[in-house]
Amino acid sequence: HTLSNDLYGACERGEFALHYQPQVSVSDSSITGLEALLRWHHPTEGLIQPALFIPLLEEHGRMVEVGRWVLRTACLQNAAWQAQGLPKVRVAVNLSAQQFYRGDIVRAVRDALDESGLAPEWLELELTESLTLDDTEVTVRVMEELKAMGVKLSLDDFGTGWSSLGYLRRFPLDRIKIDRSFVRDIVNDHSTAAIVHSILGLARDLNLDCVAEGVETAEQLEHLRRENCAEIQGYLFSRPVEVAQIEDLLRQMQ
Ligand code: G
Ligand code: G
Ligand code: MN
Ligand code: NA
Repeated sequence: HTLSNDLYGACERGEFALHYQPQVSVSDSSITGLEALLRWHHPTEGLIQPALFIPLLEEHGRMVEVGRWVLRTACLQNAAWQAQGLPKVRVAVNLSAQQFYRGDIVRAVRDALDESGLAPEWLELELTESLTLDDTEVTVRVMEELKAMGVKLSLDDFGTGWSSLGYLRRFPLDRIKIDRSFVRDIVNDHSTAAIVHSILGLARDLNLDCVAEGVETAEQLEHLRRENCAEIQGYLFSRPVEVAQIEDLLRQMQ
């Protein structure tokens, strides 16, 4: 009896849920986006974090199917919030390499948008740097198809890969997410502060939006504000939370 076995049918049994973590404007603290983060409510073990079960789903070739559920659910949820008259925000969905290269991702995104009625500009896809070790030509082509549909693309965990700058040169991105390992040391480490300063300048010159991830303290936020970083995400504003709490946060914005 293993976690792996329990994963079979977990999606069909309704054991998966999405939590959402706000991305927030530094200037006025309004919510600009919500990152959807997958959670598994295991019948006996309780809430299981994605770091534990996503690798298992990938190993068993199930992430494509679960990823489609994530896309559909996030789009339906965002469309429902908009229909309730809540302030409009982006919903950001993480994509794994399997979904991107083997999951007919263009079709999956189109289906999720069609089914939900969500306008494409309110969906953002987060690609991680490790995604793109594969064939760059295929990657660029798929990204361009997604862009042509009107969805936004962001590069997650920016700065941690081996060819971060190469990606900026080749890929049609809208946004980069500065990895939280940089934010963690930004206040105390000069080189880290210099790197973040440069990333923000680069993003400005390339017309890319920028979100700093993993902001946990007021000092980190103040530093980022001085550096003209427009958006942050992190425990300081909110942890990833359930739908009902997101609705409270969105209502407070009105
Ligand atoms: O809160 P956190 O533990 O949720 O997320 C851990 C990791 O799992 C992050 O790297 C995040 O990108 C990844 N992750 C969370 N939800 C999803 C998802 O729906 N799809 C994919 N591919 N990765 C996810
Ligand atoms: O890889 P990705 O950026 O998708 O991962 C999102 C992960 O980051 C989730 O596991 C989420 O819980 C975590 N996270 C979000 N905000 C913070 C934060 O302020 N501090 C830390 N340590 N982790 C965070
Ligand atoms: Mn992410
Ligand atoms: Na990240």
